[in-house]
Amino acid sequence: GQVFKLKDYRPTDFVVERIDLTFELDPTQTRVVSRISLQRRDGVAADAELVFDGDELSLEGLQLDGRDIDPALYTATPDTLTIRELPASVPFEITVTTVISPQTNTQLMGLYRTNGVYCTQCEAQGFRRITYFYDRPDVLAVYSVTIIARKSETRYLLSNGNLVSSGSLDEGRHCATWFDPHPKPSYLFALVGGDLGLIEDSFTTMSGREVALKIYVEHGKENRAGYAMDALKRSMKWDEEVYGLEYDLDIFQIVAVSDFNMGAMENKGLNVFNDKYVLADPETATDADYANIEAIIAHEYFHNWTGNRITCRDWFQLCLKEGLTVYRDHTFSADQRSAPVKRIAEIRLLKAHQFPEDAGPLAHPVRPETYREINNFYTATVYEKGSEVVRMIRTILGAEDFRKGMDLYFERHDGDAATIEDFLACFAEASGRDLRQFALWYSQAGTPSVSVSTDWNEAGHTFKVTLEQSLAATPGQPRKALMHIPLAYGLILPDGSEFAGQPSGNDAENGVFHLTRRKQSFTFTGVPERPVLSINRGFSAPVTIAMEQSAADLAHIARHDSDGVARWQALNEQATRYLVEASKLCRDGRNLPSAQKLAEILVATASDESLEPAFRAQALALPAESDIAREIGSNIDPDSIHAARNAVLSEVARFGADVFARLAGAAPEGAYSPSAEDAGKRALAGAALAYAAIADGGPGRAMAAFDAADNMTVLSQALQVLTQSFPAAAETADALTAFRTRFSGDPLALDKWYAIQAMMPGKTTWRRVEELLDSPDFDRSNPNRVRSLIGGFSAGNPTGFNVASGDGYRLLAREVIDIDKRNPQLAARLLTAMRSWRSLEAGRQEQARLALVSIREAANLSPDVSDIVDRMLD
Ligand code: DPP
Ligand code: ZN
Repeated sequence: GQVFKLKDYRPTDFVVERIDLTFELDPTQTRVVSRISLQRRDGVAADAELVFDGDELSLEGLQLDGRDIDPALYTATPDTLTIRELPASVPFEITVTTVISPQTNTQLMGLYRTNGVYCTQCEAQGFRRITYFYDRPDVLAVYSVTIIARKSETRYLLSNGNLVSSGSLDEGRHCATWFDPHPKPSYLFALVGGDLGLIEDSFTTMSGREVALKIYVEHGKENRAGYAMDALKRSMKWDEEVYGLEYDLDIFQIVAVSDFNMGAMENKGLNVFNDKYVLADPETATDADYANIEAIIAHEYFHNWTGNRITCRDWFQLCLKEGLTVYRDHTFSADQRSAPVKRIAEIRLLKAHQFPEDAGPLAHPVRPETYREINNFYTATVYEKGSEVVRMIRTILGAEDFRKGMDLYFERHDGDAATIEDFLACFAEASGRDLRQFALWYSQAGTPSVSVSTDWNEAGHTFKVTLEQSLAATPGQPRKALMHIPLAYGLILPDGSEFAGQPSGNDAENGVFHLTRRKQSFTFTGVPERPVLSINRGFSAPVTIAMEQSAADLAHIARHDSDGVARWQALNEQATRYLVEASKLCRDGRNLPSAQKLAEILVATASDESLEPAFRAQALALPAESDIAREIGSNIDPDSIHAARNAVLSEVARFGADVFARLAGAAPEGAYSPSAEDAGKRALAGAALAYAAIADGGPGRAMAAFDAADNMTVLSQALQVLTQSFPAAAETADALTAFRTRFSGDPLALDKWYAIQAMMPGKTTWRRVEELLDSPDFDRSNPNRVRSLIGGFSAGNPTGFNVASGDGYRLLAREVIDIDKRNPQLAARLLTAMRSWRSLEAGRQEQARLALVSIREAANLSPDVSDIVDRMLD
């Protein structure tokens, strides 16, 4: 396939001013008429051709200023339309007519149908599946959209912007015209036509304008959209308060659909959502679902400024909108909930998804410089690491200059298709700082490592910290330049207080070491007693730290650090170290050392009433098997990791049996509320239940919790304890059956049933997954269902998926090849579960390689899947 390169960027030869679209909706014969006003760009040759993008299109009509164009003057293929001999100096209008079939569009890109609803997904390159156009983000046009459809199947006809007119037509049809005054790229176009339920509210902006808020859902699910509406209003308010950003249309609409490749899409004024991130009630949604809804509603809303008003010049700049918007939704959630607990969850997620990506064959810079298939770059690196980079800018500049930089960005680039250079220039200018070295975070892939050593001079009362950075080679980047790494730190004295003095030199400020050279030292003088160094506090930089720090020092941080995140980091570090060591011993068939010390500190934290319950729950959650594997890094045997982790779980469970039994029975008072506070209490009770059940050695307690549960959070926690710890028990089978029966009519709840089983540990889980694939309600065309079962198994079940026989890999390969025929984007995403295959032990590595080769050799692979499989095998 073709390789696209950042350095090849050049603007279009023609400038688009307006586009008027008319859709006559029909399941298999939707007619799209697109009238585009254009003008040759100054300085472009008079004989330059107009070249539009297409994808699986066929041209039905083509006019220039209303007259048919001579077929000798254009060439149309399914993926391009080239027109020659166009006016050299005057504006002109091109009318393009295409006919498309939403009903048979299984890629879910462009215009498609889901449960009878017409909807669109145009990011990144879906618009070219609707009509021929300059389908690229730097072409900004004002859109006017008219939709005509049969009333009976499309009660609502929606598009971007404000409704201009609507009315009835003959033959039971109706129509609506929408106008969006804000110039936008084609990827932000949206259209929806369907018979949907509606909930409405309104928001008054800071300047006193009234905005109508509408959320459209499947009929009968209106009462599940209330939390999303509330989150939307809080997001609108937050963006006004924190960034001074106001909404800019009279109406903001959200449509929830059940078949969607992404989480949601920020189309101007008309967000389309995966219904999983809109619909929630206590019976079917967990606390985590509520938190995700809040975060994603906010994320898409925040895109209105960071993404829509200021968009990306090209797709290499994807992180310009995504990294920044993730950063914004993170800080929003931190403000709405507990900031340290939110940060801990972010760190866990980054390490679980982004670190492995950065360490394997799919590693790429936050701003990639080449791609074959842009759909494959909606990654943890672009999103999560992209957000960390913005966070580091804030750490380096401080809150005030960061806000100045953001203000400048909005002031200078509103209405632009911008680049990372534009973005960074605003912060450099607002703060007077040189960010050129920092900019390497956008261009160098891989997770930097910082080794840390300390030197305490008892007689001189000096404490010296030495930092040294390194960055391993990644695909296409054999050599790396030195980075600017901001590391927040604290020196904690024996009495738990913090040493306030500054180190020598000017490479540290406000509690942050600026590591910019290969090796740097920082010396603190006048330190009364030997301090303990707390480094990379709050995970100020997305790096790995290598430091010989004693268990006693880690325990000291865990007890005394003024930063809650740092306390958790120290606990987690202790647990990780132990688990890595235990896994290696287990692998060699040796006995495990006592986990008593770890158990003591975990149980003490769990029962410390001065800490918030959500934090205590995070402390109790041991590093996942995948975390341990990542730390081990190579020659991985998932079974020994599983065994070692289980042994530790048992020891902790036995040691804290009484505490866990007490905590497992605690529940928030009163009716269910998704508030962070109550969610934290349930999280603690759930974590304690898992340990208590292990200490019991039988499923009784978990089964009782399952039977007594009056909300999905507690119900699914109990079911997970049963399936994880007692997979073979009759009670577990009964609970699964009961769950299935109860939620058979509820796809989102049923997805949980599939996912929970996919994640059951064991050598035979692949057989269970195979059986589930044959269930009557296993709908291969529904991305949520596919991700629950196949994604749950391949990305969430280390022992089951990596079964030594290779059956897990073969199952995934078969499914990827099959799904690829209908939905390449989904297939490619599922396949990334194998990105760390080279770090497995030799036997599994060979099985994985064979499975990957079988994919590579399959007929008619999509560019999406071949790009991933080629990079993984290279
Ligand atoms: N819908 C995706 C997101 O919001 C892509 N823009 O991140
Ligand atoms: Zn986004």
